[in-house]
Amino acid sequence: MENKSFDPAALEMLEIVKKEGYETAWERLEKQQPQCGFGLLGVCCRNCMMGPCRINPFGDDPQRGVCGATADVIVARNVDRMIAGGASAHSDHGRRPAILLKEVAEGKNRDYQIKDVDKLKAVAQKLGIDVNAEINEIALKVAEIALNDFGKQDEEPIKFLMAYAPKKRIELWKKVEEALSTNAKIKILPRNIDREIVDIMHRTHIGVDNEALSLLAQGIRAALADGWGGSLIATEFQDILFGTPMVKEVEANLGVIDPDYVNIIVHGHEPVLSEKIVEVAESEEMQNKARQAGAKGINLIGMCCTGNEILMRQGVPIAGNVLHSELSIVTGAIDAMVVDVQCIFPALPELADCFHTVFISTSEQAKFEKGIHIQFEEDKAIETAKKIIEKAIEAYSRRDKSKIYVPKQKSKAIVGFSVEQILKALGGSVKPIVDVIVEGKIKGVAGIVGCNNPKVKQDYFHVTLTKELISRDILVIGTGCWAIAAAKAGLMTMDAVKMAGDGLKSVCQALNIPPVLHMGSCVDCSRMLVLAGAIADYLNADISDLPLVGSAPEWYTEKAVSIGTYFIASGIPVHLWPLPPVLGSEKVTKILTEDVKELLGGYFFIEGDPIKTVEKMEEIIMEKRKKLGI
Ligand code: SF4
Ligand code: MSK
Repeated sequence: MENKSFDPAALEMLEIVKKEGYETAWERLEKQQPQCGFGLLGVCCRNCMMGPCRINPFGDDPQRGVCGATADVIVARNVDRMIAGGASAHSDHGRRPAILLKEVAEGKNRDYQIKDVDKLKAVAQKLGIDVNAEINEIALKVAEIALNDFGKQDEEPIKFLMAYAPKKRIELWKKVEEALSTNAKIKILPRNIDREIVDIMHRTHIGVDNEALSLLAQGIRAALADGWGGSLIATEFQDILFGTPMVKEVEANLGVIDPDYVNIIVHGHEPVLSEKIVEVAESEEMQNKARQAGAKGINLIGMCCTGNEILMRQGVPIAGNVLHSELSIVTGAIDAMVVDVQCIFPALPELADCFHTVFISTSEQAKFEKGIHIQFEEDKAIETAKKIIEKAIEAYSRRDKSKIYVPKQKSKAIVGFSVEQILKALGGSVKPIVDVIVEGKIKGVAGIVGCNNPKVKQDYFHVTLTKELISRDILVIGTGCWAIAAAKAGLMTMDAVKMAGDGLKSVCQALNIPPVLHMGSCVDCSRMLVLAGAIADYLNADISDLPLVGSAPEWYTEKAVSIGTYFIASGIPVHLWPLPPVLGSEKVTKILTEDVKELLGGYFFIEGDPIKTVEKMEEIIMEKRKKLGI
């Protein structure tokens, strides 16, 4: 049991799962053993019906698919399709607030307002829009540029990337394109967020692109369209509409579930609906309805990245990261689980059926065989939120008290470190952070992202890595399910400062910040890019010169592949664990772990032990410091 999770709350729930015979991702992973070796190496292909084909990893036949595709082509195509999946999820997410802002600006949607005018003006300024115009006029122009980046047909790089990426990096990307295009044209600057994904699907179709480097370059192009395009648009527009996160104290872990209340979990990624649920759940009308049903009121709780969104902006407590999604239902005290898109295990509605929990899907893109569907219409947002909350209140009366068990564990966490908040803490400029890095009080910064994966003991890699990094004076920032792991483990508190090395400790005390900073949900990895870019521009350096390193130590989604790729393409070395499915091709492995370093400064490295990972990360940071002469 201890090998399944590092989180004591999860272990308590897993005992119940075992005793009662429920099924979670951990049990299903066991039933999948042994998992397909071809799949793990990335050498299987299902791209046409002459196949499916697979390459023999031991050098015997078959060494080619029916069409003649080699391991190099098959692995590179598979990597590309993972990037396409991840980039499309993030970018389609970004499209939603972009359309919503346009509708708000045009007066077509009155359920939402522009909450952060300063942020709107800051974004507009970056895009070269006159900020003295009327607010709705500015918003409309900003939204139109974003939507144009999704759909324009010229060959120019997308505007958001050109407005946000640091100058030296843009120059480098252009040089790399020149260097790669000596024989045949290979481009990496994205023209259009949607198009780069379509391009991947086109070139990975049977019989189109059959060269590993060309395929991977397109993967990089789509990932850059995600990081500096779709994801960044999601972050910026959500800040404009719902407010830029500022520092606040919250609580994290299953202990935030309170059996005396109607407990509603919101899970997924897009905050457009959950923001309204927060607002409506707080209303006297809904709280009264809950009291009339016999509860003390409504307890709204987040899960995964929708949870991160409302945690960062509204201070809503969070029940856990993705492997907690099933465990939260097993507490028997969740009256409704409301989901939007991404990372929602298909098994959830069936598990909810073992309890009184009503599972409510809301997106036309994410439907389930079981549970109920309440379609979320943005122009009827308040009405939809009310309907959902009423369903939860109804379910409360059907609770089976004998099934309720809520672990006590919950930790306090200081969250809300948007770039704006970090700059505020630094007095308005990145200079203080640069100064402490130069002085050596902070050796460098590690950005950790991503998920849980039942192949890795839940949270163990996240927490061990983070603790070890801060003990070595490396500031840790990050997003997604890592951030929830760190919050649950108490690493985002002023108390955690004592775990930091002396240098980092002194900086945290001076700035009154924890040594581990929550920067948001997985689309908010763009915040880390923007911060890195601001430091690079301040120093007139390239991002790859800076003592920065990334890690996705418990990753599982295609989104994580896209994030890792836009990080390396932006100049940041990235650690990955578990193993990505590339080892079936020496060529692809070499491009992604070595050759790309020469071209772009960033590269992937693999390590399965947290302490050895920190050693490697520190080595990279020290190497960069040496090159900078600090
Ligand atoms: Fe096999 Fe080639 Fe078809 Fe892939 S594209 S399934 S390798 S024949
Ligand atoms: S929710 S993508 S498991 S971070 Fe963003 Fe968590 Fe990874 Fe989903």
